[in-house]
Amino acid sequence: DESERSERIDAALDALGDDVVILGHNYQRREIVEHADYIGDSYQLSKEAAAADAEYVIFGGVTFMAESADIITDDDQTVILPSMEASCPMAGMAEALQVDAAWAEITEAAPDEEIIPITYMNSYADLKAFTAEHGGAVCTSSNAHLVFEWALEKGDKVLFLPDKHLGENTAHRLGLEDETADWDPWDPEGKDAEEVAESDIILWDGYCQVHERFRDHHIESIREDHDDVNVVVHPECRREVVEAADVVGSTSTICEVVEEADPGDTWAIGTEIHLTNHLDRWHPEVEVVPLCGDACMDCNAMRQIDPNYLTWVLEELVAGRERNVIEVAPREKELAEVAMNRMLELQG
Ligand code: CIZ
Ligand code: SF4
Repeated sequence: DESERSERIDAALDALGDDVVILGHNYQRREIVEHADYIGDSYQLSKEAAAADAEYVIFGGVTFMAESADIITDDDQTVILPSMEASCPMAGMAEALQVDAAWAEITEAAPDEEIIPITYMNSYADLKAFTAEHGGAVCTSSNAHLVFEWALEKGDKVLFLPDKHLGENTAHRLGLEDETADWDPWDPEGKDAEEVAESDIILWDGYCQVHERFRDHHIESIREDHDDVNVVVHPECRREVVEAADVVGSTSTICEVVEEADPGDTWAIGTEIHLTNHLDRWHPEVEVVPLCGDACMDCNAMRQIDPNYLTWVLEELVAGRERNVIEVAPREKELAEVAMNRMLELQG
């Protein structure tokens, strides 16, 4: 049962001492975040991993996050992902090989112009490496606008990967909403060379199914059902949802607005359901409601991290065996780090 499993996890952690740090993404289930040394979004967690001296970093999250942690941490730190099946579907929508093929078509559509790729943190290391090779940078949901501005100053156009909604929301924020073209690599008619030639921002057709689920009618109904409700959503949501919300921001921003709310305030949350449930538990004085009620989704990649797998990787470490190590190949690692550092320099 749960308490027995929890005791086994604690016993393994006692045996491992300072050798291990456990990171829990905001979207992980309660049984995982309860054992985490740090809870946060992917970027915060990678920084915690780098700052920690621990030899082993156990990442309660998805593959691209564990890869980023491996890139940022020291060479003598080992990153472990409790399940090798925990792969973000959105990151999988822009595979480096596929993007490489599309790059030829896109650059051909605008032969005299310089296109700068910008890749969201939610992507695999090989795509981040591709980005660096073509003069681009990585971004997070909090600094996408800064990275877009940098790229448009340096070049003529941006190719944004993989999340079309974050790309469209960022274009809006910069007043460039009429300057976008869609690029759907799966649909021959969704690849319009003329449109690419005329636009400043090319949006790859990826999306997060958890965030795309939210619609503006959910916001309308929640406002009808709750007096004085405030709505906060993640910028991976559709444009119509971001437009109708009161606040838009990263998972850290979502946590902050609930932390800073006055007792009795009501906040409707447009993000992965585990975070909404954590916020409801952590802040009993605030009324926290899921933006689309029972239709709100959990993330099928995050869900792969079962507490039994956490128990297994820890007990294996106690027995001297490293399981599920996430290690980015040296050349890819070096280039991906260049693309991530470009972002950090812009943030100042
Ligand atoms: O949607 C995600 O996976 C997010 C927001 C991840 C993160 O922590 O940046
Ligand atoms: Fe990927 Fe969406 Fe899950 Fe985040 S919530 S890991 S973007 S599928």
